[in-house]
Amino acid sequence: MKQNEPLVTHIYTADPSAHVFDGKIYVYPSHDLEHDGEDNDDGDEYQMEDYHILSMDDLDSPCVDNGEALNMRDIPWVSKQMWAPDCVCKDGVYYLYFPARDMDGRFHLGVATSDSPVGPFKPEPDYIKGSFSIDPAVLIDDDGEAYCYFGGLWGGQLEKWQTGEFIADPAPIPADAAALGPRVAKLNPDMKSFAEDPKQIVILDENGEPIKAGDEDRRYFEGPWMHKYNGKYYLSYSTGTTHYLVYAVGDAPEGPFTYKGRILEPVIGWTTHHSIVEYKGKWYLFYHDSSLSGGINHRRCVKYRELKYNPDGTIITMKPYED
Ligand code: FUB
Repeated sequence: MKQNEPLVTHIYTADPSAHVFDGKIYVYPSHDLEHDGEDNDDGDEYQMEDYHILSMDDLDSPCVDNGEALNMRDIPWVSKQMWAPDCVCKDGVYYLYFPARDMDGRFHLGVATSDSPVGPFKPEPDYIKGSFSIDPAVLIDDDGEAYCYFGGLWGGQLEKWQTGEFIADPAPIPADAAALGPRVAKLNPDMKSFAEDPKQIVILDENGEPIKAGDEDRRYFEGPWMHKYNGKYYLSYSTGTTHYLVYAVGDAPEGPFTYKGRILEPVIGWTTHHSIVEYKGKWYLFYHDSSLSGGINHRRCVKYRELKYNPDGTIITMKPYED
């Protein structure tokens, strides 16, 4: 598949979590649906109902849609909005993590399992106890510990869970207060439950101060991803309202992390969401934009491009429509 072009065009896809399993590339995206509903700050336009897993034998091969892997009709706790998923493999079992709204309209994280990377996936009957908000990304660290990163502002409801309890109408966070961070929780060895209450991740600026809520070019909004490069932990994420993909670096999986810079300048469409994966000694950014639909925010397409580091470990900022 060519870089910077849609991996598939027969369906709309977004929020790509890319992984290499047994030498092949698998992409776990959201499946955007076509409708003419209005956009709003709650993300009601993102009305996804199922997941299709994409795969490529290698980066030169065609991208295959492996069909429906999981549908919300088969998940007892879900009412709507199957948003950005992720998948990891442990001991031959594939664990698909996904956010969705429960019957009260609250986002939680669910998990489903399969013996194949492309499913079909069998969902657990209830959401992960203690989970909330959206955009799970799971890292299995070199010591075998698994960490689930998650959280998203606005439609992702992270503001409503500041106390650990759901508050329907929380007070706005002052611009000069510390920004909300993504959450992280260790997973139990069963990979289906949290081993602890989720913790808030702190993202610091160059002076060691927490990034402020009003610093919209750098503060966390949604779409966390964790990868390791030269022994350091890279937390990357979307800044939402300012449409950047950015990153912060730390020495431990739960942080703290220090903001380092931009990965990708804004794409066509409101949302930005990504993953970073190593394949055959090179690094790749998987991302989405709305180019396939001519700019309709909720009809997106997944793409990839090579990502490069400077010798000091910083990431070279990319412009989405330049090679
Ligand atoms: O695709 C629905 C939501 O839009 C995702 O959960 C966010 O990360 C944003 O891409």
